[in-house]
Amino acid sequence: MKDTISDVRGMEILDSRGNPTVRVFVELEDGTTSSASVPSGASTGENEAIELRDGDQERYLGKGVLKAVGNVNTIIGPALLGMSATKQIAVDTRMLELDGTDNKSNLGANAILGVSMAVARAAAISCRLPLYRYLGGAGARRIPVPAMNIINGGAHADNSVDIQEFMAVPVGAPNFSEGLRYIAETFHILKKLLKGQGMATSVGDEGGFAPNLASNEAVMETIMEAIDKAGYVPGQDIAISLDSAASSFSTDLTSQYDLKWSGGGKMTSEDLIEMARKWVEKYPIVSWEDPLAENDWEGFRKLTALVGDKIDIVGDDIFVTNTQYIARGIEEKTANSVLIKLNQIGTVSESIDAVRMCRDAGWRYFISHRSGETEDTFLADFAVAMDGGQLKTGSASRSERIAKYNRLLEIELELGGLASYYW
Ligand code: 2PG
Ligand code: MG
Repeated sequence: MKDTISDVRGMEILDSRGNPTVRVFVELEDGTTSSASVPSGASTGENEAIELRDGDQERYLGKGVLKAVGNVNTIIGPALLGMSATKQIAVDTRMLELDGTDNKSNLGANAILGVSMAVARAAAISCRLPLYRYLGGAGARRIPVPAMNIINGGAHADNSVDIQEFMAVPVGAPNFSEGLRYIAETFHILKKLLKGQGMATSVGDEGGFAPNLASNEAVMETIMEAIDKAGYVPGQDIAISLDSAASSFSTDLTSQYDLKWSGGGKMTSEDLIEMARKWVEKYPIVSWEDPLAENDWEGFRKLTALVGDKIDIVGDDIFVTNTQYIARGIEEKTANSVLIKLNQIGTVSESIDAVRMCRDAGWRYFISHRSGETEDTFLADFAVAMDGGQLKTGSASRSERIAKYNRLLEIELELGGLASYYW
């Protein structure tokens, strides 16, 4: 068979934070070659699939991935030879069998995902289809609305802001490229405003600014001003999405929180819920990810009951792209939306399973990058293929983020008038 896998090789490369990660090369009998690179998170959920790190303090402060690369070369690769690259589920299932654990701790989710993505890409090339159409089918044409992370805080920046991500979402744009322009312009105006306030305009891990503003509220006010000064109507043209990544300022991962901004301090789950309720009334917020810590299922449920009819309550660390947790969330009405990260679960087909579960339940889903990324644009195609209309992939700076936006511009151009875009 022409599309059978004839070679699989891994190598160690660096991600956008300068930490090692895995790149995998796949070759098929028909001469097709492909590669894929694996991202890496900083504010990780405790139930994520395990990223295998060498732990050898002599290399990259213990963060090397030579063991994972070795697993690609000596265990996974040989086992996949002769399999059809177009049988993604069979390939992924074979890797799960080889690993034999629930969390991929044996071979490493970084090793497994690198192969899974590279196989999908090789299959697409072999079928002479763009990746988004190979993964999404003949009807794939919806370009996602981007949630652009313009202010970074929490674990992604060394500043005074607790909330990890403040995102501008061009909900009122007529198409993707115009939407991208709306929020890129807002990003540049925001820089001017911050400069005017005497704030630093250096950026965090995802390319958003990382100023030492006095409070989380001060950030919201500055963003509102930036949208307005850029010539857009907050809420109508550009809305706001947040990712609290609340596990990172929770002291018990359940209901106790310790915020660092002035006036914040110690808060309970109830306090945060009340703050969120007020913000949803006051600001044009359309989605709020991880507003509470990953074990605060009850807090999530209460907040969803309170504001879930107005905004998306998105579970990231709490669901970790794992159908086991998403199913519980659906059953308990914990949220109404899920963040989908390929490396949280570790294979392309399990990520698709998570998306399918959301669709079946009438939940929305955001396709998401990690704070440690590479120049790989797999995510852009994956987001179009998954047809959810929502993506977060960082700011209007840092090439590992821009690469995904540029790939979406290419897809939009290729689809021409057939591309669709709506919130
Ligand atoms: C998140 C992500 C991506 P990280 O919390 O949603 O923005 O961050 O990759 O550090 O987990
Ligand atoms: Mg998150």
